[in-house]
Amino acid sequence: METTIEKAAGLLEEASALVNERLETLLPSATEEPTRLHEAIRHSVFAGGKRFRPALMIAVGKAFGSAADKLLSTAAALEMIHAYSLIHDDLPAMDDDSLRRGKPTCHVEFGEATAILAGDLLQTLAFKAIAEDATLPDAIKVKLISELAAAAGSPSGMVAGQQLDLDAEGSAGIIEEEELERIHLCKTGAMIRASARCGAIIAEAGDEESETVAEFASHLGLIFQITDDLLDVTETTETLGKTAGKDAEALKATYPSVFGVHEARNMAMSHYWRANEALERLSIPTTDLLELVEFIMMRDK
Ligand code: GRG
Repeated sequence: METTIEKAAGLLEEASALVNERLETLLPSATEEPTRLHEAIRHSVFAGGKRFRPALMIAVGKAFGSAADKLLSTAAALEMIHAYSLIHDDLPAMDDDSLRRGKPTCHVEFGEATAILAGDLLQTLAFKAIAEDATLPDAIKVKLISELAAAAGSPSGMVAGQQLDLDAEGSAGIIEEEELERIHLCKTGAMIRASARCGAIIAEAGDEESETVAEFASHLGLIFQITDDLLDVTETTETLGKTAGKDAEALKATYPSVFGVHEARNMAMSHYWRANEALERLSIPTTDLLELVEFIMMRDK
């Protein structure tokens, strides 16, 4: 019998196939000028990411009754914003990493200036993908664009979280749980929450159910970050496909550095139960969402 983790892996694979096909049509071809820029975005977008955010968005959208084809351009847009954030996060001025998904990072392969432009381009292409989606009414597209802009930006989105994280560097051991949670709800959580909300927006879910699914996704976002921090401590560079042990080196305020590995695991477990409790309040089928949260709890990369 298939385990929950195998079922979740199946969901991710299915979402990857659909979203990769859509990305292929939405991204400029690598032979189109300026070829170096287009090669750079494709290098990063097709480097083998898990496609977790698109998979979550598709699972939520389908659970609320949306047809799959209405979900795909927005799912691709989420992955473009995610890929841009990783390209910029790997830059020398940020995390300064040379390895991502087992491959050289964008700036190592194409140079720093092109990597900055590749991130910028992915961001504009993401909003264009939603604006030009012929399967969605304009009112839904405006809601999606607004949701994504808030989640990727500031004061409560990813860019804000990245700045707060930079400001907290060197504070391992002295930061409060509330502040750490605030950083990660912005940096990692906002895009995960937006993935769930975009699925609900496209399916035109009611306000209360949308809010509950967003609450579920906020816990999922924190589990995602806590497990990411734990993997940085417990796994090797080879398994992760990115440099392990970097957080400790930079004296970053992470869950294990502030609370220890054991307590960080307990915190992930507490968010797991709260995510489950939110799912129990929903009237939609939640099997796929349960499988995704278990996958994130158990992941090794
Ligand atoms: C530079 C604007 C800007 C933002 C950067 C997301 C982010 C903000 C930085 C990434 C740093 C990091 C490792 C955060 C932990 C959580 C995270 C986003 C991990 C990578 O996401 P996965 O595991 O990656 O979904 P794949 O490779 O599967 O796509």
